[in-house]
Amino acid sequence: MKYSRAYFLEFVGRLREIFHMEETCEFFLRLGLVFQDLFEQYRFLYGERVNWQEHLFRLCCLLGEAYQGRDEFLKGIDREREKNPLWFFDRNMVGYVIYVDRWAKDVKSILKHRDYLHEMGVTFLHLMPCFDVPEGENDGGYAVRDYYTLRDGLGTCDDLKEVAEILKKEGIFLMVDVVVNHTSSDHLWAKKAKEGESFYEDFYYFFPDRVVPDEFEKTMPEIFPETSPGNFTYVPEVKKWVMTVFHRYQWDLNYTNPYVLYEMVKIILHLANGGADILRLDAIPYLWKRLGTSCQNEPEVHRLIQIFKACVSVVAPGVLFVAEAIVQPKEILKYFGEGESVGKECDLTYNASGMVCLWEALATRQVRLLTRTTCSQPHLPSMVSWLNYLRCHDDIGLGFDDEDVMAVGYSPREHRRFLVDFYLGNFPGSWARGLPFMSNPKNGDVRISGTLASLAGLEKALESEKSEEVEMAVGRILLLFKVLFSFRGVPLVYYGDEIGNLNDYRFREREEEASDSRWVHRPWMDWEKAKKRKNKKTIEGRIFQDVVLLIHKRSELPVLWPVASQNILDSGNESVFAYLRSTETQALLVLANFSDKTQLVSERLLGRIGMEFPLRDVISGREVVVVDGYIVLVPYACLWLVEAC
Ligand code: OTU
Repeated sequence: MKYSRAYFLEFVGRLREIFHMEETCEFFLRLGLVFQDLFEQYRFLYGERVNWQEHLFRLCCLLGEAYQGRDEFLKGIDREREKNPLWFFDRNMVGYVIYVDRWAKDVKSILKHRDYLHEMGVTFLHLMPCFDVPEGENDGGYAVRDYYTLRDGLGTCDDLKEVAEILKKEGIFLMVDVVVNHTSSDHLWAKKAKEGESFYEDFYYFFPDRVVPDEFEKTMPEIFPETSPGNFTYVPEVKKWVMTVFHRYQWDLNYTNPYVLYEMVKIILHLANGGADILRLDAIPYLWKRLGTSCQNEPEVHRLIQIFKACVSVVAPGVLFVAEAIVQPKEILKYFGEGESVGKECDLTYNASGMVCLWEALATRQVRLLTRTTCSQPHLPSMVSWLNYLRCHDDIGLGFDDEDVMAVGYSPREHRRFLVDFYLGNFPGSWARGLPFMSNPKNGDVRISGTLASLAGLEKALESEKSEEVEMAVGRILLLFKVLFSFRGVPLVYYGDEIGNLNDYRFREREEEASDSRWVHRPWMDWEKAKKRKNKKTIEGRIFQDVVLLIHKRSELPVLWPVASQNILDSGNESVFAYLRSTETQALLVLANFSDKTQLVSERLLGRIGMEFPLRDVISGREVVVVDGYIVLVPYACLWLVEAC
């Protein structure tokens, strides 16, 4: 069966009978733009099923329903964004991540604290998953029981929609999670599967015995080896094994079944119609499993994302996708779409390699790996962008590219060992206070939990009561923020980091959290502490006010927005990370000293990039100090330099 225009027109005819829409309406125009792609993807993924075209038709019906159900306010926004597809990237966007309950109490109470968001200059808000989950362990919301209901105590989907509309009108967009890879073992589909309904058994990967699971285990890594070793869980109700890559209570969805895809598209469109501007596709690399592989980043995953994207572009073209793909640097890139598919997958992806290299540079006081890793990131087209971040709700996994690590002169194994020791505070001279996450004795892997401030040394410094150490810790925190807000991409701040929140060890006393050290950096927002942000003499005030200043400066300087280009430079000093941001009319040089010693950068660097003295640091407003032909950078200084005249 080959694709033809006549085939499309036949579909349009059938859909018109159901939805009574003109052939020339925007729905069909948009569908026409993506239909051939949808057709090809469906044929590729499901072509072996005799009725695959009926599945495709069902999908199109779903699009029709969702389009008709989308309200006029959101449709108006879609139309504006269609006219300006760069709406998100050609300006200053700053994200902020919260747990609704821990930050505000419930969805409606977000509004009570929105002045705080405006004060910071936040323009989009990531709500950690707020959908219905079972009591007790639920992986911080990532084991969803019902995607159409909010979690107990958070309010209703209508509340969420109302809040989204109010925030949007005030210039704050909403990002929500779509947990695409798995559901809770308490989800209705899982329950029906447990009751033996074969239709729902097909929603997951069930195996009658250990034969196939054992084959899979040979090549699949373990994500949560401490709490959920292996990738399969025995289900006594049906006496079978089900695939559970994450926790035993998170069942992996089976996308070889087109009914699963249909249901997930329905959920995605429901969230889009509920007012979300950005959808974060959780654990996206895991969507397709193949024997003999790690079951990550399989080519079919990209086809599935393209289907999701095509569907959204018909119903809600204003909605963006973020890939949560914390994988090897060269794999991460593919989530933007490759070659002809750029723009047909995710608009943003987490810059996990950039993030982990920043921490690596702080510990080693050297920028070799950071420079190499960020240099090898290609120049992205302007319609996609990195989502840059320092910390998030998850652990830090040392997912470097081994080749890069070796190229800069380290042994990957020993270097990881060093970094883990360093951030767990076990290395002599370490300032950090991290906790181990998911140590895996089989391969020596350990990941790291902890807040930005505790990992950067503030916790230890405050305990030592030595003011020089506190200064150094604050210096590190501000250095990281200065890089975050000047590096090409969209910056994302994790709640509490803006006021220097320390680790909160009380999770150890809560049964459902105790075995997961990530809870150490998922605080209950302390609004009394947050009040100290107004006082520049407090640490909260110093960090918060500088963050605000940086966001403010960034918004005044289009050269720092995502569309402006970036070149990573060799500063000639192994502790100084350097990059040039530029547009046709402006250039801004960033020099970041990752060491606790004063560092010098030769003025010859300026000649190479065509910049001239005098230079002014836009953060402090002061002219840069030059001594004997060298720019002077005090410990942890980060300068944003522009030509002064
Ligand atoms: C994501 O993280 C979420 O961010 C986590 O909070 C969830 O626990 C998890 O999914 C399951 O829903 O392995 O250690 O490549 O690295 O999806 C965190 C992506 C994780 C994975 C990522 C996952």
